[in-house]
Amino acid sequence: MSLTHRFPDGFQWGTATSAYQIEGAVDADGRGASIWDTFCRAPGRVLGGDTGDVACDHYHRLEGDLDLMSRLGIQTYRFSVAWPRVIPKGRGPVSEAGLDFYRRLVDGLLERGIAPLVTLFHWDLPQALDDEGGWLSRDTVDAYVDYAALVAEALGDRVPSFTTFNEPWCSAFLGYASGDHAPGHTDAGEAFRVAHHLNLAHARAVSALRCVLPSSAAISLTLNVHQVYPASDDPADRRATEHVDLISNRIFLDPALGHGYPDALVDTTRTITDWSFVEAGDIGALHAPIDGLGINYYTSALIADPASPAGRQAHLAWPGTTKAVSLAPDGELTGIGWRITPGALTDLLRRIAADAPTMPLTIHENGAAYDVAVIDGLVDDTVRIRYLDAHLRALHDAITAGVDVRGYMLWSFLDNFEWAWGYSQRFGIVHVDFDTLARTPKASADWYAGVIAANGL
Ligand code: GCO
Repeated sequence: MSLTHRFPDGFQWGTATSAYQIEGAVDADGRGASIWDTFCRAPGRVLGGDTGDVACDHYHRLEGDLDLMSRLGIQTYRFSVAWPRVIPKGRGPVSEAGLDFYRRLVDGLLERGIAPLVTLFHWDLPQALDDEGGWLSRDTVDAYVDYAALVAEALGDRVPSFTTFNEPWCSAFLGYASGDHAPGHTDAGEAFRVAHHLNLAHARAVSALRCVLPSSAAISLTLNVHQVYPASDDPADRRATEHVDLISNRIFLDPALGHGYPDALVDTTRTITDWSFVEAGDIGALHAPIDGLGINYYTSALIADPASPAGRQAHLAWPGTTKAVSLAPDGELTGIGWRITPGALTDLLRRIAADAPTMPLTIHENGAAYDVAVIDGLVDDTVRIRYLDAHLRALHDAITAGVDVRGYMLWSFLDNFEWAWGYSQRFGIVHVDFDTLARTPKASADWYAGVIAANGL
């Protein structure tokens, strides 16, 4: 078979999940509650009143799930550790039974020749910490650093790569500004304070991890850098786009790359926050060199000033600001209603490489939600294959242009709990029947196995 798109030798093909979205077993072995357990119970927060109580029951179906992954030829598996499973109250007593689950998971992966990639925080903050202020409190930063070191001590001899935070933008801006995610606050000023605390927690954890992990360990941060374009040539729309880039992207990228917060970010947020939560010494403390960036990419957005001609069309609020909106998605959309714009992935990777020319990048998430039924034991999700194929071509374009991309983690291995959307959105290459919990690999799973085996398209 001849390939039109060959990926570099050693390119890592993988798949990604997160703890709360698949594990279930929320009361097993002394697990504490997380802010998502609480959020799911608040009326009207999650579509259909769905919760992660059972999810895919991965906690009890670990071996079967790993066998399935192995049959697909998965080379790297990105999963997250649930903080409340290993430290039920967020700080203090450790649950060995909780840690054992992740030890078994890591051992099971290694036995099958799959490399583990551990996400330390994928949004499931222990509820006990939220009761004391959650990410608004600097004490949570200390608790996170201790938790990160504990996990590294338990797993670090067998896990080659750790990523500190998954999409801190979502924790800060969906959790505290738009209120779409737990803990569901709606105060833009809070979102900026939280963003700063997440940045501090990331940097301090990197230093703590370096003390515990072997020198060969790769430590990264996972960002959903938003690929945003002005909705028109109107200077007001261009300014709105820069504003969004500052408050959504550079607020995380710049400190992680060692540049602190740009002056333009402080200027453009003057009416929202005075940044008084930045204490003496913090800016220096934000700089902790990392070994790579994880990039999550699904879609792109067209940004406008709310008062411009473009901004007066149908639009969505942009979390954390009233100075910019995104145009309502149009054109070809995935099942969740996101625009399909593979070329924007190439643009995004080139932009990041221009900002950080020596930083290795890995796609930590990319995929699409489509609801395709099981018919006679088969799920013909050709629509998903089309999405994935187009995005892998776009990724290949970036690599050809010189961007150093080391791997691709497809979101997601299993259909799972899609946060505020509950179980209504299916991102998996493996179908899960949420009544029987039966797993059925979709056509996209076979297709992906072929891509992996060929190292290309
Ligand atoms: C994300 C999340 C995933 C989502 C996926 C689809 O990091 O945004 O990691 O948990 O399920 O992005 O929305």
